[in-house]
Amino acid sequence: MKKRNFLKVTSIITAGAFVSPLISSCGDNVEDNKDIPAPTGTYELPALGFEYNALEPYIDAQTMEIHHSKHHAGYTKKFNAALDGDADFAGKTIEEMFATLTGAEAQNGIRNNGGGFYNHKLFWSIMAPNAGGQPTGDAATAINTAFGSFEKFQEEFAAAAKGVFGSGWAWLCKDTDNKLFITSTANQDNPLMKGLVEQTGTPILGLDVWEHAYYLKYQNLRGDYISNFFNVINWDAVNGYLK
Ligand code: MN3
Repeated sequence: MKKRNFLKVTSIITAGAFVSPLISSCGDNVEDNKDIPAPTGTYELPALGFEYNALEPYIDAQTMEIHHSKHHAGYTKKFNAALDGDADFAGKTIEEMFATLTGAEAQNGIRNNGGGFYNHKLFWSIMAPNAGGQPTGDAATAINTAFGSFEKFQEEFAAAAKGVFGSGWAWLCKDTDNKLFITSTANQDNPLMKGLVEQTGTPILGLDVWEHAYYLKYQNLRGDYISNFFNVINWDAVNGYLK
């Protein structure tokens, strides 16, 4: 056995024994994933509803594969690891967990990795091949009511996505009256995290603007990635979240 393979096997064997306290809770270092035990929690990496290459040319296959099978898988594993033995969150739904986050450092595993788990799950679901274009159904009406027109919504949403400094997300949310608004959050936060974000609401559409979401294809051109996102929005799914 080559030394490299031997080390790999050894680390897999020892990884099952304990969770290293040194593991970053930030969750984006996919290299860390090999040191995390197999998940014992209830959260599973959701399957994509399409092939990795299905969103081309707007989002490339390699980005989709790494994003889903490495990044999202990493958040999912670390979320389950963070939940293991954390009595504060036992029996809570993920929405209830987010609603009770206070920003305490001890909650960072839930905040960053639970956020990463939830945000990406939503993200995959609101994209589809042969989609995009004008919104349909209730989403079309709600967007026109809130923003005046689809074009105005696009402008405002793109500005929010471009305006995220560093890593984060742009969101289209509904408030408690089902009225729509646009907001953005840093890192893996989302508008369900009442104690942590400026504007609270339920996300019905989200765009990941972490560099891992677009850099292979778009490099520094975040704006092009954002305008192309409108070609893959699955309005049927967005309508489902509006109900
Ligand atoms: Mn991401």
